[in-house]
Amino acid sequence: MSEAQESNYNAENIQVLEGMEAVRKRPAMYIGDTGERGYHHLVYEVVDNSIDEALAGYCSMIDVIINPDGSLTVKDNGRGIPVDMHPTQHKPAIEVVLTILHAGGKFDGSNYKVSGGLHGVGVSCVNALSDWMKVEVKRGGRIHRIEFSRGHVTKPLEVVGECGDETGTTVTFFPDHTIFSCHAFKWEILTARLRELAFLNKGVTIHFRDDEGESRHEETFRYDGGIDEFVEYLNQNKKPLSQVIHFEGAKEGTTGMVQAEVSLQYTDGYSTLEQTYCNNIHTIEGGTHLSGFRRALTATIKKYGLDNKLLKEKEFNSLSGDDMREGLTVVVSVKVPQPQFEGQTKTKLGNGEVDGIVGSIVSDRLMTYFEENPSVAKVIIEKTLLAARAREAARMARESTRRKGVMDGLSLPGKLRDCSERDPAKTELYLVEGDSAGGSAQTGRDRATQAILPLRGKVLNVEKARIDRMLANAEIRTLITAIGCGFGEEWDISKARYHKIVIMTDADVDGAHIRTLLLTFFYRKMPELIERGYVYLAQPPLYKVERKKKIEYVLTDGELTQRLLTLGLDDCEVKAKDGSVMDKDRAKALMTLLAEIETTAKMVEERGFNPEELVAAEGTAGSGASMLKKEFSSLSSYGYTPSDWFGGELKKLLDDVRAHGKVGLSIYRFKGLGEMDADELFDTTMNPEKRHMLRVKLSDAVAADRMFSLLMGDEVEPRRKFIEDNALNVRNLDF
Ligand code: 0RA
Repeated sequence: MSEAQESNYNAENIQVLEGMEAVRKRPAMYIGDTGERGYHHLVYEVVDNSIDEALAGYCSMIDVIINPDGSLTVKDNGRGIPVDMHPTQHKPAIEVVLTILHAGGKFDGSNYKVSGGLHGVGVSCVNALSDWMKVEVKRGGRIHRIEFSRGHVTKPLEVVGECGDETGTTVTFFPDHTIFSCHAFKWEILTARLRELAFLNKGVTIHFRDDEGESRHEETFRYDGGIDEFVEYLNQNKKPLSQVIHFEGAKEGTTGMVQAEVSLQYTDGYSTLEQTYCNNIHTIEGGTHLSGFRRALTATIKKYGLDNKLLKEKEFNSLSGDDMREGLTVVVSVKVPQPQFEGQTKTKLGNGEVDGIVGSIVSDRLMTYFEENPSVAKVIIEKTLLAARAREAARMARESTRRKGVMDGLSLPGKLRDCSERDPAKTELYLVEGDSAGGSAQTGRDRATQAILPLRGKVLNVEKARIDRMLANAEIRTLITAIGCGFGEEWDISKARYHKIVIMTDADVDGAHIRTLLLTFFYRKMPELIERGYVYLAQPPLYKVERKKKIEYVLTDGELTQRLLTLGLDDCEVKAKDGSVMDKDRAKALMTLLAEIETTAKMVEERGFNPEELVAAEGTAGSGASMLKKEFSSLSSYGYTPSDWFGGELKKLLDDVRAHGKVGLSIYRFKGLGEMDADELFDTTMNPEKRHMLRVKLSDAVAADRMFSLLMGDEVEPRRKFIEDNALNVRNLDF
């Protein structure tokens, strides 16, 4: 920088420079991390501004688009970021908003009553962490545009057109890939958050489109019922015991008006789902809004029960809060002017007064609701009593087994082949399907650090069993004892005997079932194991491939196809439709696509359809047809038509390449873990140096709850529909 330029620098410029550099130097401090979370957090930060505009009553539509180049656009029809000269900064207000930390839209605190954003850092942080950002504002009849790179203006504000009386803001940004380790926006992650925001801000339309790559998704979220519809969505695969019950109210707190909204519904299931929010932020660790709700719920149910002779004095005294929440789904959403977030992940609401405010709203309105709906009150109280009885029976069973010394940790289950190491951070517990695989695992394992627990038969489906029945199940009791953390009220994660719990099942339908049953148990009854990342899935190989006396193991069907195609293309040429020789990468991509078409066509056929007719038909009836159509549209970029495939010419090409790849290979498909000898099982699946394992993580609690209810619950119809819709996506199951 020249001296002349330097002397032009005024205080504001330095403020911008320092602010943007601070963010780029320590991005994690501002957005949490620089991985997948942080990358998506950038989007939330921008969307939050539009949501704020909606909360202020000026915006009804928000468009989010993943662009073909990997950038992302957020467009709203709010007032538009102000573009006039900022009174003290001597530059357009929009430039101030986008370059000065914490300037946000909240110049004087009067524009917005509450504001969202977990870190509340505002869109200037996103700007600092973006390779480029372009902002277009429609305001005062004109279209204005300004551009930035890494937080600094590259094209100053200019008027680029007229827009009549339209208003709004469009922000497009491309995150700086030198800062982030994640380099693409994920549909599943963004869709979950945008849906949640639409539930939490009723009436706002959020339209989400993915224009990147071949998989073009599009979805619109708008819920006029707000969090009532959220509860219905959460309970979609469950059987409700009443209508959704809704309360809301506002009370003056020490820093302004606190608003609270609660929607709840009981189902006939045994699990509890509590989703709590403060200023649209998902408070995963709960906090004062949740404690206020729980206390009021417990007190009101007990009081109503006693007053109306639905509870005896003794029952009244023995009921616990947990009993009252069995089968409950609830969404609590509060708006607090100056929220304090605490806890490990800063997602626990700390403002003390919120407890009382939520509590009083819930107890007043819930009591009135019970008085007006005595039959619902009766059903809830009866369910509560059943839960309490089951808990009591479980406690007695536990005490009697403890007296016999079964569950005190001193006497471990007989089936467990424990390891010698005592430091849980170094040890692993393998849950192995079947005695024969259990035997191999026991022989092959590293005795110092690897413990083996063979499981015989199916594990109980805990989704459909209360705690008393669960503890009566020998397999479940064995699991609890081996893991060592206890259960329910006595749960203590610090007593975990292993920090890796590895589910090792066959790669077939039975194996998948056992794996799902075990995951249901961990997710519903020991969620902390999953939250801490202690639960893993072993990945035994599906194939053993021998070539020139060299043995290799292959994990999946897809990987095997890839290998055959690579080997097959190694020493032969593929001619394109016009007769020219294709380059290797393009030929491989074509072969991969043909293999996909083959699989889809086969699936469609197995379900009684003619794939050729489906592809020719107008519209898309069903997922199979749409998948095939998509695949054939990709095929057209190689100059081929569906009739080339159905006429047999392409199929032959694929078969030839594959056959060529198989020359000199012997391929063996494992039918189960039990087929591997001890060394083979250890080498491929258990050896820490070589194995592949999947760590089970919980990224979307809403989706997980819905999925477990769907797969493991009582409602048959949603499950039937899910299986039908997804049969085509399942390509690895061995029926
Ligand atoms: C500052 C002041 C005003 C609106 C905004 C910022 C604003 C920011 C964003 C970011 C995305 N969309 C947005 N929409 C609005 C108030 C403007 C006024 O008083 O007219």
